[in-house]
Amino acid sequence: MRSSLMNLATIMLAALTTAACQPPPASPKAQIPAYSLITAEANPQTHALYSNLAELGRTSLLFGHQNSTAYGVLWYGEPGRSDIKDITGSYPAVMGWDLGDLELGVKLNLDWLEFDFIIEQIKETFQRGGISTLSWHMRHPATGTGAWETKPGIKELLPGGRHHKKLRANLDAFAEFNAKLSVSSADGSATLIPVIFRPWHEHNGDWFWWGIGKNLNTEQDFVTLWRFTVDYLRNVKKLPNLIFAYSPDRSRLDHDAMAESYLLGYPGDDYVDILGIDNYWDFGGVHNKTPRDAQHKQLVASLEMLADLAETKGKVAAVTEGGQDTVVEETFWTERVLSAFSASGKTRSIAYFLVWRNANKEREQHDHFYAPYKGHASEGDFMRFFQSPFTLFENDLPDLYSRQDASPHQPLAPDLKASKP
Ligand code: BMA
Repeated sequence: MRSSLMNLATIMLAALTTAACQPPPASPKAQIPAYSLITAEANPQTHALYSNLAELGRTSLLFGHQNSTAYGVLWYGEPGRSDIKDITGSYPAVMGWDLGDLELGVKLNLDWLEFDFIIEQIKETFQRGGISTLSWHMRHPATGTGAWETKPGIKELLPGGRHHKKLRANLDAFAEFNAKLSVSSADGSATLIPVIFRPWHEHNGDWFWWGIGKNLNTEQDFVTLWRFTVDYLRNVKKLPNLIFAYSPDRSRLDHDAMAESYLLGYPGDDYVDILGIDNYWDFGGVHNKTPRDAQHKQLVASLEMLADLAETKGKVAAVTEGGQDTVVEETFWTERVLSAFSASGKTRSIAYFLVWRNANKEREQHDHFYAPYKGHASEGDFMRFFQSPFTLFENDLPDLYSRQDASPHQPLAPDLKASKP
């Protein structure tokens, strides 16, 4: 007995000594993968935005809205106005715009917004400290019909294909547009404003001509198109301000193999900065017949899958597009959105959620909106969503365009949130 006690004491002492010699256990911070852009030559503001977004997004949810300052359900073309700002006093943290029809060389995009107006908005957003993201519903290169064309279009666009010149011309048009996103700094030097560029979205669906599918394009052709796009903009045009987002559609993921199906067409870690997903499906999508509770569980599962993948790859995760058309549920914002994005440590690590546009009812003659507007039934619930310390709007943002890497690093989010009304 005595000797076994001695042995135990010796073992404990040895264990303590060994522990004392070990480095301290890794802090959660040390386990965070280093976030670096696929464009090493990106400008400092773009590098800063990416790493700040990665850090901020790990513990909070930035709210985004498409076309927010262009029009709302009940107004059109009023400078400075936004349905989100009407309700909360703040612009969304992320502002989305679409480049559809840029490839025609015309003045207006597919939703009748002047490209010059979009450029102005991106500049103003940057100057206020917000984030801008661009998608592109590009027309079919051969038929000239819109993006919603199910005749496959990729093969002819690839190097060696009949319309390859057209692809280059379209990307040149993008580079010209991008060159106008220039602002002067205090020292007089010009800076290109960082943007999250989200080309070829929802490629796992069968509604765009760039989709992957039996009667559409092959996975390999899609990967080649994506890589060509990135290589051309990054290496040939040398654009220093792009953060590339990949965004398959949630409705086409296989429940039993979510991550695998998410990666259909994934061009590789060297070609993607943000792992995005477009999700209308789990938010009460009209064709989704799954009961609400089960839908909610699937929403959480899809967010966790995305968070896991992003963590493994050292990338930022985001719901790049989505919402509920005409927001029919009064408590949509807290019960569908907030509860899902704050369900677990994983879901909380999704950086942003961008809801689609609020079409102007009079101009477009139908109800098509994803954010509330003043007077809408979900306005009160949206205020609760806004007031949650977990959500960030433009007014809540720290300086995202300078490196925040003072050491020891204080998490940005909790302090910010304390200032919420
Ligand atoms: C779709 C709809 C269309 C619009 C397109 C591009 O989801 O909102 O009305 O033209 O996005 O913004």
